[in-house]
Amino acid sequence: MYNLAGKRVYVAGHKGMVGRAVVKALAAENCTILTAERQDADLIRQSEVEAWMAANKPDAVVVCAARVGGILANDTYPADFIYDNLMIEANLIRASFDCGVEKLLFLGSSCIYPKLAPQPISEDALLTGTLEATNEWYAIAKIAGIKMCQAYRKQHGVDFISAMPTNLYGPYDNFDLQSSHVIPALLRKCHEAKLAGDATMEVWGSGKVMREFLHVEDCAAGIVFLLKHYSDMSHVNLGTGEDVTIRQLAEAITKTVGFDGSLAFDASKPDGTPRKLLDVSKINDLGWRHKLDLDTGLSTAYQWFVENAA
Ligand code: GFB
Repeated sequence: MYNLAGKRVYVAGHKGMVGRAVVKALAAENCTILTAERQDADLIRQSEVEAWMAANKPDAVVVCAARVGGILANDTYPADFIYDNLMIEANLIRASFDCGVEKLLFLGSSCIYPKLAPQPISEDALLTGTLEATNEWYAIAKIAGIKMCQAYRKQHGVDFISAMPTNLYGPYDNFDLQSSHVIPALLRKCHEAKLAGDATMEVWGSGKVMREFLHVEDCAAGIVFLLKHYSDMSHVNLGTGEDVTIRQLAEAITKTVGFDGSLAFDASKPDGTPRKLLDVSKINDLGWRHKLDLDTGLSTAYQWFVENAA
């Protein structure tokens, strides 16, 4: 058990969707939350990270900072995805070690697993097969982050852990249609199709592939849970253990938004991995499970979009 009370906890990436939710979740923990603006510490620059960490001396660090995006962004900008993520995590993990950080949680992604991993995917499927081509650059960087935590743990005995969330969505998501993930993209497209009175809404790919979705507030609760209750070498999956086809997701979104047109699948766009359902028995056995089901999560995400981003 790691007691967060009275600790200085640095949330790296506090402007992102996950970082914001983690800051909100930590507010109930009686700790001091530290954040750094880009002008204070550009996380890609090692000397800036080292200087900021040495000056601010966090007790615990949550590595939410990352370059993230949906299937098209990953496929289009492989150099940015591998470089930025490797630099951010290497700088933060190394500087945390140098500054004597007591607890570090590194956040990865379910895309670290082989494209054709047995489903549901347990933690030990890591590095057992070939990665999905559209996001292997991001996946390689995230695997390196897990391995860095394990290496520092093994060589120096530090309490650095990793969590691998499934596909996330929620408030402060990215609604840009070229770079976003599927849920924000379809919420926006559906909303705009409804307002325009369109007969169809465009959905990328075949609609047959399956995805698991976790609301970012559940993800943040899981991160805080692991910070407090988990200390071991293996990374931990963070998900719901339930998935849907992209067609089912799109249909649920048309109901949430109130759009009564039909779906038009664009087969020229990539499907990505056929399925990536996480085995969440490890975190469930530790005593944590998600709270928000997909329908509830979609309606709160849609409400947020309408009020803040539409
Ligand atoms: O969310 P998404 O971009 O990421 O796409 P991945 C999931 C599925 O939804 C794919 C389909 O099969 C897409 O083709 N899809 C349908 C759409 N319509 C749309 C749309 O309008 N926009 C988008 N974006 N997708 C990412 C990885 O993979 O997942 C990252 O590339 C990361 O590295 C992230 O791991 C969680 O699940 O395919």
